Amino acid sequence: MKVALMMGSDSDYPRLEECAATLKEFGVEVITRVLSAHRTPDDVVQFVETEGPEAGVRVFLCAAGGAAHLAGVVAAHTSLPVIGIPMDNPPIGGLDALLSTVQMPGGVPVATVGTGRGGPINAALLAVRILALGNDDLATRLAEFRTSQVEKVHAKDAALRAKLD
Ligand code: RP5
Repeated sequence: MKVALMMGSDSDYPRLEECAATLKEFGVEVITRVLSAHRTPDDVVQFVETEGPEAGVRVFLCAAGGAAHLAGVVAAHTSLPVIGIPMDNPPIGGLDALLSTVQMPGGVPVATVGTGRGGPINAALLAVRILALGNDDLATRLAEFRTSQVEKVHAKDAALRAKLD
């Protein structure tokens, strides 16, 4: 079971490193590709319909900025889950990509995460949750991750209270 991390441009990658790192933390194999809905539309279709599924891809993560149509185009060509990651590019700052990604017509679903740092991380975690439905090992790792997240917040809470007291 692999996840495809697709992006409209290599300029998106620096903001996707935490997404890739999160998937790797869970031991999920990632196929990373620069594929543009506008600049290389035929390559997108070839990857989504043929190359990706043949390589074991089960979830598509699609990052794009501006007129962000990548996730929607991918969703139009597959029945696998598609998660859109809107990039917070200038000059508009991500609202353009957010609306382009999230406002899909009924019948062609794209699960869209937020803009900013949390979006790419949550995209990875949502992909892990989807894969964990059919993978007990991943489900266990996900439960451990959630427990460790609670412990980290408890530690931060204690540290802040100790500092303020
Ligand atoms: C989008 O256009 C890409 O996803 C990227 O966010 C944006 C700008 O691309 P470059 O001009 O940097 O290649 O399609």
